[in-house]
Amino acid sequence: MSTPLGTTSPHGELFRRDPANPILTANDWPYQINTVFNPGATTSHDGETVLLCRVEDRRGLSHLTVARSPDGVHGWRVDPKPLLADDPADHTSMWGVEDCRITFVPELSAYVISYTAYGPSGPCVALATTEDFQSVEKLGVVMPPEDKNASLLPRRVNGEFCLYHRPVSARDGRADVWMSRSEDLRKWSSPEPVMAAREGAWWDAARMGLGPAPIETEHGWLGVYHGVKEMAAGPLYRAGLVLFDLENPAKVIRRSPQWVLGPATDYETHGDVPNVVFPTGMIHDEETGDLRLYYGAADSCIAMATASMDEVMDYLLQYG
Ligand code: BMA
Repeated sequence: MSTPLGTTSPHGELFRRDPANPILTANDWPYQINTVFNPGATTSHDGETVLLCRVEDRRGLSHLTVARSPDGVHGWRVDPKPLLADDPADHTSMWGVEDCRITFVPELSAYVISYTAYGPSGPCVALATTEDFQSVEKLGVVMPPEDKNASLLPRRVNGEFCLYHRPVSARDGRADVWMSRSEDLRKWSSPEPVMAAREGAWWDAARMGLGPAPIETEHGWLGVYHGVKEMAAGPLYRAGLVLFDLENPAKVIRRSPQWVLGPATDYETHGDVPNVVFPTGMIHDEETGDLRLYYGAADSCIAMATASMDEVMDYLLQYG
């Protein structure tokens, strides 16, 4: 049942937190770190869940390390060293790499990792590919600073790859979602606007960014995004839903008025950055019909919430 609160019952939530949350913390790491959060997520060829986790070390710099689990919740095996790390010799990533999204691209038989490279000029968007999460091929920086929150669709649309990203306007600081297109993942078209932060009191008025790579459905590309509201106590990060047109993914056809997941539990409201739910990974389990949403909580740990794909689509299709 859908209600004006966007829930399946008057008090139920569309996304249900896993009882094992937080599913990964610094205590699970095989080496000394500060925090682990904002993971990209995908399924490996042998059916395991792979998270590429943002790990902040005890210098304050971030790198990306692989964690694998048979069921996406328990039994994590964390690699002993990063897959992608800061590069002191590279101006664009000398302060680390952050917040990746993962897209499996069947045409390439490879996973594309879109991530934030951080250096003195600001955050910028970089791409890399991998076939096995053991080695990567870097494609380099594709969007200059300041730009982040990049997420790639898994197939070409009208002959081109489509990359969502979030530049920040030098004029007025606006932080909205744009799209660039490419035939080869290296040369990109000039960006076109996709969706803007709302205004005034809205939950997503301050800034926003697309989360995991959108999933193709018969009704459109299903995406999850983070929206930020500036509160007296600091920024408040929540997650909402969006549906993009199948043939023109730069066009929004549905957008949830409400957030569908916001900080509520202790691990979301307390940590290095309190009151942050930051979704970066999403897996559609076609056997159960569930979506598993992986997110960073309070910039300190990784959590997961599950929703029924049917309920999510019923909810979203109500809104024009
Ligand atoms: C954003 C990003 C995220 C982070 C969030 C909350 O700007 O840097 O990595 O989770 O802020 O601190």
